[in-house]
Order: sequence, then C-alpha cells, then structure tokens
Amino acid sequence: MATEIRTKLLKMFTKSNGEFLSGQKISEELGCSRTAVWKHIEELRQAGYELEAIRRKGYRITKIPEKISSNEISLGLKTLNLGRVIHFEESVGSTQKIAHQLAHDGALEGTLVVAEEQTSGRGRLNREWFSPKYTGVWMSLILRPNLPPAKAPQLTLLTAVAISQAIEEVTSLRPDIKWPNDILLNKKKTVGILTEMQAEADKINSVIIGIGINVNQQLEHFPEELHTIATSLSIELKKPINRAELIQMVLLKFENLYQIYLEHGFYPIKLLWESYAISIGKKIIARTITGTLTGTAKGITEDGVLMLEGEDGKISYIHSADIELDNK
Ligand code: BTX
Repeated sequence: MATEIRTKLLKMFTKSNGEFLSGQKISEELGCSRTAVWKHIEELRQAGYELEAIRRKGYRITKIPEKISSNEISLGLKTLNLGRVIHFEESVGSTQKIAHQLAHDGALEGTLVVAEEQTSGRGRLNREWFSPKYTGVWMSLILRPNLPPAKAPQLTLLTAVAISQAIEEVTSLRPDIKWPNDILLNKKKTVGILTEMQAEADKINSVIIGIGINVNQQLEHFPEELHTIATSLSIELKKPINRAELIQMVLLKFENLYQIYLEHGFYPIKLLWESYAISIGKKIIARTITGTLTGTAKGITEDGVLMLEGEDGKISYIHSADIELDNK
C-alpha cells in the first residue's frame, strides 16, 4: 500500500475514535474503489492491525499491532534526514550504547536506533530507565551539529519541545516540561531524555539523544517504586497508542525544530520551551551534584541554563540538577 494512503487511512480510523467507518466513506476520502478499500484493509491486517468488518456499517480497528518494525516506522515517515537509517532491535542493553558505537564508526546524522525492549536502559547519572517490551518508545538519535560542546544542553530542551509537540499532535494531551528533561502528564513522568556527546575541546563530533517514552504501559506494568511518579500516554488517554506513528511524529517535529535552531539559534526554541514549562515562576528545590538550592525559578538563559533566585535575591545559574516543586 502506498505510504500516503496508509497514513490517511490510519488517520481516518484514529479520528473516528473506535466508531465504524463505512466502505463508501473510506473510498470517497481516499479516492479509490470499494475493492481497493478492501485490499487496503487486508494489508492493515497483515501489518498486525485487527479490524472488525460489519455489513452496512463498515470497518473499525479493534486492536493496533503490539509489535512494531522498522518497516512500520519508515512507512509514513515524512522527514528528510532523521530516521532515514534505522537500526531496529528486538532486545538490547541500551540503545545509547549501540548509537555511540555507530556514531564512532561514522554513522550519518539522523541515524536512529530503536529497540522493543532495553534490559539496562539508562537515565542520567547512571540511573536506571525501566524499558519493558512492546510498550514504550526506546530510541537513540545520532546528530552531528556543527556546534561547540557547550551548546549541547540546548538540544535537550529542543528534544523536550519536539516530543511535547508530538504527544500533543498524536493524543491531544498537553504535556508539561520540568527543567531540563522531564516531560510530565498529570504531574507524573512520561518521558525521559538523555543527551550524551562525543566531542573534542571545541567541536562536537556527535550528539546521541536518548528518548524514552512510556506509551502503552498500564500502572501494573510499572515496578512499585514508580507507581506514584510515572505514567504512560495510554494511562492518561485511556486507549492504546500507535507507537510507530508516535515515533514518526517525534522525528518530524524534531527535524522542523532542529532546522529552525540551526538557522536562527536557540531563541525561538526557548520561547516554545517556556510555553510548556511548569516550574518557571514557582518555588523549587534544585538538587545538584554539589548541593541543594532553594528559591524561585526565574527562567532559562539564552543557553538553556536555569536561573534560580535565592531568598537573598541572588541569582544562581544551574547547569544540571533534579528539580522538585517546593510546595511548602
Ligand atoms: P533521569 O535520570 O531523569 O530519570 C531516571 C529516573 O526516573 C529513575 O531513577 C527512576 O526514578 C525514574 N524512572 C525510571 N524508569 C522510568 C520510566 N519508564 N518512566 C518514568 N520514570 C522512570 C531520564 O533520566 C532519561 C531516560 C532516557 C531513557 C532513554 S530510552 C532510550 C535511550 N537508551 C537508554 O539507555 N536511555 C535512553
């Protein structure tokens, strides 16, 4: 099936929200014959979708495929460079590790590593990232921006905006961003971003952006210690989400923002980031490697550094920390 038709058809089913779509309506919207519609439906079935067909009512999707494939991601991908080369794995330790090796071996910008499961998924500071099979998006994107290493943290903020936009587009849920890298729904962590790089003193060789999105997990799938702090798109939306479609949308939003960033700098990204930020203007506790600071989050600098105003009015510039809202 041509990519465009498939995308259109899946979009129609997404919009219909579980209601039946008549063969007539589909054939009109796609501009093809009823026989062609039937063929497209069969192809969706072969791709793992389960569809119910009832005479005079039409079709509806009852189950989206649990597994995805690199084919599924490539079909319907609208980017120019990002995700055009995909390394797809069923189970890996960490997609970051594979991406680092590929980058070291000369992989092109936009190369993407995706896994159905990670057995040693990593967060920041070597923390664990829980990445169970067939339920989330666990992927690492290789970039080769012509930038000094000090600018790399801006890419974390750009990634957070791209993922937030993609979540909004696919689910209509409005996420919040907590500086620098947490994306929250209903105050719970739904996405984690890990930015790493290979660089020389004044030049980035590659940036590896690790993205973990909880998509189709239910609460019982999470280990107990995450029950109060984590959620998934499906828990919040109360229906399953097509992971391949989400990956395509993240890559598309990312490519648009990356282009803007390379041409116009960080300022336009900063504005978008601030529109999703929850901690700005609030009292926060910032835990850094060297100690804990409290105060009011005043905003971020042109470089994406967090500005914290202490009770004495002094501004501290925070490059890396875990942030908690101070509810006292
Ligand atoms: P972080 O250090 O901000 O968050 C890690 C913390 O988040 C953990 O200590 C735990 O409390 C909590 N946590 C662990 N797993 C989950 C989860 N699935 N959902 C919500 N909270 C969780 C965030 O680090 C960066 C994560 C990047 C993950 C991607 S996945 C693809 C790539 N490969 C890889 O190994 N890491 C990245």
